[in-house]
Amino acid sequence: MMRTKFLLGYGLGGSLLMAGCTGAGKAADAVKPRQPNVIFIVADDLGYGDMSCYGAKSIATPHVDSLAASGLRFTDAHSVAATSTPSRYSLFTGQYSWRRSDTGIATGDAGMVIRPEQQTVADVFKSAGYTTGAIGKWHLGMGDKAGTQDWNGVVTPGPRDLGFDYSYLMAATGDRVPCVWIENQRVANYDADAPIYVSYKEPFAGEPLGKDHPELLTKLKPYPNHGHNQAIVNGISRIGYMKGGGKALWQDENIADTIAAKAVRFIENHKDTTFFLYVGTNDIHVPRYPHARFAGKSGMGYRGDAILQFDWTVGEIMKALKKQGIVENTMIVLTSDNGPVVNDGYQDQAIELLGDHRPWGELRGGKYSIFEAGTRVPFIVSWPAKVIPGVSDALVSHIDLFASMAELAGGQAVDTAAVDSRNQLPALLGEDKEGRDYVVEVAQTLSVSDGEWKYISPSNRASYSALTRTETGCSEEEQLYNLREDIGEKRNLAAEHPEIVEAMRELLEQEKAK
Ligand code: NG6
Ligand code: CA
Repeated sequence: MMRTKFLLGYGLGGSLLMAGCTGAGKAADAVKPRQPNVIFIVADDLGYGDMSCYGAKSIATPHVDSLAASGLRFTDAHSVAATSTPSRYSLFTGQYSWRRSDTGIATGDAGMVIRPEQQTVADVFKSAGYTTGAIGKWHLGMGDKAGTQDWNGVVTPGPRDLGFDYSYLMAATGDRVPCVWIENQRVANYDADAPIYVSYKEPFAGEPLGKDHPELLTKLKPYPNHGHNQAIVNGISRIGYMKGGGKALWQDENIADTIAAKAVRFIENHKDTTFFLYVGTNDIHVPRYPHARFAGKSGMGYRGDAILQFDWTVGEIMKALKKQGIVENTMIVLTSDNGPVVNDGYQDQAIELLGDHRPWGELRGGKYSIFEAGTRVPFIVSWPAKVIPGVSDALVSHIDLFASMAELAGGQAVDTAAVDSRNQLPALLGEDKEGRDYVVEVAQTLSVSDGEWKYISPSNRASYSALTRTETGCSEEEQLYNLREDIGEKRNLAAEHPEIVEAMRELLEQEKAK
């Protein structure tokens, strides 16, 4: 029934979806229309200016460029938050993470941030008959409560409770323990001789820490005074304490290969069904330690090499789709969870070797910032059977993927009153050039923008973070920028346009009150 509503409502029928239908009602049951496979590729900390299709001159990303050339490249797309956990929370659930106080950057032993009873984008695909998978970076917690997981058994609740049939994930980030892959909620390659214990409170007796043993840090050292000085795994010290793991521990240089191989396997296994696959890459988050075959290839050190590795991952996924003959009817949404940061806490020479590369393009700020570079992200939608290639300036946000995918898949109805997500499928497919009326974002404070005007709520937090060299965008004054004339957010026009300030402040208040 929902499928019929979808077909009628969105004009996506045509030969592709209506093939074989002989009449209303029973036809939908007789021959299942073929909806597209959908793959979300979510990069980590990849900036608006980090790829050649977004204007980078000193680095080439041919695989992403070719994806962009085969689809729609968006210039005004936004994540909801400027860090991973709140950004991904919103992308998966269609709910603003800032409505909850417990959606900040999750530890590796955090309980599952999305509660099992919440609907996710995977649930909506599953209800439409899709096979669903999640591979790579998760960073949304697993298990019930912080610190209560059994890493030597089944970690529950987990992605299975959020609509994912298959999962192969790192619990948090590359720089947080536990440094193991978790496949279908059990540690992959589990080593019974090295049981795993994790704590974010107390170190384990006899386990050396990065802060005390710099001589054991053979791969990357933490930036002075910048965290990452606890458990040592593979010669890199991390956030959090860990004991055990043995042969289950990941090797940092193989993380991208593992993610690509698992994604390719998933595609091969499900080529004859309709699938939804989330691929969260570890690139280009710290610790950046790409495979040796990328070493020195970018001329920008590990950060640039990790961008090349990300691009390679996209190429591997495309190759697999082509090999299986399913590229035409596969929709790919490629984006980043938040904006770029150059020094995020390891001595990887990212600053020294940056040269004239501008990860943030012309935007101000970066990861952690409410300025544009924090949340305006690369966003490409490719679906050869449906989407006409081009560039779209429509205002779009990750918040709308949930409701838009529900429309696309035609599964269970989305209760729009319960979520912030709205159906923006026409914008994602290039049929609507405008997109949302406005986007709301969070990074220590809130902002709202209609694509032209951007208002930033006053905040008494620090305006600059010296460790990451980030302009946070926080100010005790109200800020108003005209993004059409001043994309770099240099001129605060709040005093000149009190009426716009008032209207946008009011809009934000209304959003908060919902
Ligand atoms: C910060 C980490 C940073 C990164 C970030 C999360 C320190 C000093 N900094 O706390 O390295 O891990 O958290 O990044 O520990 S995110 O993209 O996953 O949100
Ligand atoms: Ca991130």
